[in-house]
Amino acid sequence: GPQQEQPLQQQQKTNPEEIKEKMQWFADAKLGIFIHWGIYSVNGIDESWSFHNRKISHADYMAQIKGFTADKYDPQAWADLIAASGARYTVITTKHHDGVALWDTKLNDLSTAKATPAKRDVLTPFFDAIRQRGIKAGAYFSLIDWTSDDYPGFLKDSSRYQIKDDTARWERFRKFYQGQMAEVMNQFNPDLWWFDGDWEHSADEWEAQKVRKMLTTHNPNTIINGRLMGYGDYDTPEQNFPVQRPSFRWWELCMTINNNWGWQPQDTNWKTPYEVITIFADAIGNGGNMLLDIGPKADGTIPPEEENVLRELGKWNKKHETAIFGTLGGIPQGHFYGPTTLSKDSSTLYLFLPAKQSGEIMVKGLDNAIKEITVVGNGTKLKHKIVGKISWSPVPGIVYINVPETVLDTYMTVLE
Ligand code: FHN
Repeated sequence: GPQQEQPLQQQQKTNPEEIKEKMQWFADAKLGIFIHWGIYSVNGIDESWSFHNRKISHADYMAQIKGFTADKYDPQAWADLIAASGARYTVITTKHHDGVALWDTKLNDLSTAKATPAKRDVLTPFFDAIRQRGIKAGAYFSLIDWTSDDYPGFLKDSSRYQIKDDTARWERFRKFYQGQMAEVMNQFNPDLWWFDGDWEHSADEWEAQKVRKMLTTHNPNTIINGRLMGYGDYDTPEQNFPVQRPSFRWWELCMTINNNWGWQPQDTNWKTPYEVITIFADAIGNGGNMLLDIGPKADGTIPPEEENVLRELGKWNKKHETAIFGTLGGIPQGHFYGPTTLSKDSSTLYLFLPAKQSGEIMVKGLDNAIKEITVVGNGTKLKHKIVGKISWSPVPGIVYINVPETVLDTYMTVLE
């Protein structure tokens, strides 16, 4: 009906309850692990952009296909690591802007199955391993395909630079990309679609509305990220944390552990577990999720620095589980010098202490009387002092919590 034909923003207004129900697991999940894996991890160069920006020729870029061995690839171990991080979902590149499919596409020969020494669909065992662990599985899918002869605008070598865009070419490309999308849909039935590259064409050119309908007809519960020209379900800020809580209802910060999405040996600018944890706390305190990226090598091994961050994050998540998963974004900034979250019924407030803060910690402007204050994950009860309380009011004034050094976590201490 005409209602379904309206852009998503409209649909959300007309059917908010249904959308909310569909989005619930995502809102509760908080942490996802992003995986950028492809032929770019052979030489460790920028995924797709290296040839797009002419740092390397398209031919040299594609030659990496002969080095994608996946010979140490252990999807069960990947899934174990993702589970250990505490992530409730994962998103893997099924195809980046370079056009190389990681499943056995029937629509061309440009896949890990047909063109690489790995000689197989590397996605199926991963989706299976992830789902065996009760983790949601998402598909990153680049709308852009800078290798397809029919993809207009960018042309991969100078001889083709002369080819004019025409509607027949675009029509062929649209059929091709939607055909590949249908393959991914039918083979993996993703819990979440993570589109990328929508900026190169309009919603009409992509047929974004038709795509959304196709995916949600196949699986009404599938979630679509915001990069489908207005037809997605949630917003996807990238790398730099937005200072203010985004106005969009659901959102997810996607972020790398060093400075790159795919594996790049020269990039040793690793974030520490502490940095990742504080950024994560900031995201959930502002009502969002974090999608933390790893870039495995072409042989399928995961850099130890990334593994370490995931494991440390996982230990911290486990200890502070109740303060993180299934919570709501916290009280407005300014009441407390750090991120906060709230239990769903808003009866419990969680305070995330930055760095190694101890001593008299202030929180102000609370609506409800305090029952007790404990340290999450170790149960120690803490003393507090209320300052400037109005005698007839149940509302605490300014509260000072006494946090002894002995209760401090290695990373962020959480109080409830
Ligand atoms: O161009 C890509 C980039 O390579 C990477 O995949 C990131 C992940 O969010 N997205 C694109 C840029 O927005």
